[in-house]
Amino acid sequence: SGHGEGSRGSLIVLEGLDRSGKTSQSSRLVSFLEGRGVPVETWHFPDRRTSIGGMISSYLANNAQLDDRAIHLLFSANRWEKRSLMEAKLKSGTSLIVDRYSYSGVAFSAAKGLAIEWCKAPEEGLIAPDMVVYLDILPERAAERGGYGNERYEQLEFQRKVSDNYHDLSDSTWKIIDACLPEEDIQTQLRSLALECITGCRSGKPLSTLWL
Ligand code: NYM
Repeated sequence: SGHGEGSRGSLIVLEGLDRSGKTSQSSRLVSFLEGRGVPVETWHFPDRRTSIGGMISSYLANNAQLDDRAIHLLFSANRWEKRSLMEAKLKSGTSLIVDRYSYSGVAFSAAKGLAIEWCKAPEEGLIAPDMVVYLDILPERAAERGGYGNERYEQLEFQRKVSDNYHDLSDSTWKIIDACLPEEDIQTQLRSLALECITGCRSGKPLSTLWL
């Protein structure tokens, strides 16, 4: 009930440092929403299944070297190649829970010393999220979780810079959840934020584009 004709889905983005818990929280959220009969999909950027995603994946695995700006543009292109599908899904009423988006793009590339404004430019015109949830964790605490693998960027010094950039990018509309709370409590907060957002979008809020 309540799915009015033409009601659209919500674009909900989860952001946070590596090891902040985004991936497991977003998959639990999607199962919960499915159980409530909400049409929903979980998405993840980078989407490593495309050919651009394959280039990103070998870069992250240190199997390929790329200029900082070139890899930045590939991450962005990986979102652009999904833009029309994203818009179609949202317009057809499916909500998307997206694990990383343009904010990761800017926060990670700017941590290498690229200017924030330069990093933001290629994201302009992508679909703007209806809600950004930031799983907040100190870089030191994330590092203690011990899951850092061998991927590029998974180092404390680098994550400190990423964290500073996320704080510069965030605005008062971001929902911040303490990523050090018990997993269950994080999930509870996330569920109520998501339901509220999805309800708000159904009642006619139009889609908009980055940067807000
Ligand atoms: N990353 C992710 C970027 O540097 N730019 C981007 O635009 C995106 C979406 O890729 N350390 C970085 C953040 C991660 C790495 O992401 C791989 P994940 O969520 O571990 O697959």
